[in-house]
Amino acid sequence: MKRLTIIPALATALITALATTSLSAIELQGRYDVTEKLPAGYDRPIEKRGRVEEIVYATHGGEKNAFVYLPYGYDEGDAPYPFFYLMHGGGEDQTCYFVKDGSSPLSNILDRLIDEGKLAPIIVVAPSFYPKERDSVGFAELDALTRSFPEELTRDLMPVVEKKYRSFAGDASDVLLKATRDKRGFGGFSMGAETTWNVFLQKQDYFRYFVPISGDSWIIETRGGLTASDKTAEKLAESIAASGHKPDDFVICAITGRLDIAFEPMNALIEAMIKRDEFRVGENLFYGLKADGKHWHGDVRIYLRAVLPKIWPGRSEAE
Ligand code: FER
Repeated sequence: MKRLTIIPALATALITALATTSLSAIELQGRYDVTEKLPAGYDRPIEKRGRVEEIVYATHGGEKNAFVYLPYGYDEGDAPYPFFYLMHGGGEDQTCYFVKDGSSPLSNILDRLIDEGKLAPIIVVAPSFYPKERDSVGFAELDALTRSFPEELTRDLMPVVEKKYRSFAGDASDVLLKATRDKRGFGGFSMGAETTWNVFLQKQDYFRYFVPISGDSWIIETRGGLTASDKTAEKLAESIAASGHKPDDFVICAITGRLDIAFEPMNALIEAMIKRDEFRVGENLFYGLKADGKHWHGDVRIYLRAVLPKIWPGRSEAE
C-alpha cells in the first residue's frame, strides 16, 4: 500500500475526517493488499465464546434452516446487534462457516476478533441458497438459485431471524428492516459472491454493506465479469438509481486472491466498475487482493478477518 506523503497535520485531519466514516482509515486508497496471515492458534477456541443456533423458517411451501452466530455476551444486555448474512459456495452448505456446537474455525476467529476489541459484536447468519431437497440440483441450476435467494432472504428469512434475535429492526417488519439497512451486510464466497451481487442488484433497500468474496456477477452470463465486464458493471450501476439509492448509500468490500480461479472474472468486473462514476474506490468500493490467495476457506477466513472489522470496528479500533 502506498504511504501518505502529505504533511502530518494534514494527514491527521484527513484521517480524522475519514475515521468518522464507518470504514477504517487504513485503506485510504481503497485498493489494498491482504498480507496478513492467520496467527498460529488464532482459530482455536477462547474462553469468551459466542454460540451457534439453528433457526428454521418457512419458505417455498416448506422449511429451511440457517445457522446463527451469537457473540459472547448476547444473553447479558438488551442491546441490538448489526447483522451480517454470509453465504456459502456451490456444492457447500452452512457448515463451511458454522457448526452447531460453535466449534468451527470461523466461530473461533469471530470470538477472538470481538474479544480483542477489533470487531464490534455482530450477529452472523449463514443461510443456504439450495432448496431443502438439494440432491437433484446441478451446477447449471445454481445461477437461478442465487438469483431467487434475495427474495427468499428479505421475505422469509430476515423477518424471522431478526425478530427472534435482537436486531436494530425491532419487530422486523418490512418497514423497520428497510429503515435499518445501515446496520446490515451481506457477503459470500464464490457462488455466495454471486448471491451477494444479486442481493446488491435486488435488495439495496435492506443492506448497506456488501462483501463479495472470490466471485463475479453472472447477471449477464456465466463468468460475465470477464466476458461481459462493462455490461455487468452497467447493470450493477443501474440498480443503484433504479432502487432509489445513491452511490454513498452503500459500501462494497470485494476481496479475492491472485491465485484464485475467480480472480480473472472478479478483477475484470471490479476494473469495469471502477471506470464508472457510481463506483468510487476508497468511498463506496474497497478491493482487497491477497498475492497467494486461492479458492478455499482458509483464505476466506483471512478475508473475513480483514474486512469485517473495517465495516464494524470494535472498541480498540474506534479509539
Ligand atoms: C467465479 C469463479 C468460480 C464465480 C463462481 C465460481 C460467481 C464457482 C465455482 C464453483 O462453484 O465451482 O468467479 O463467480
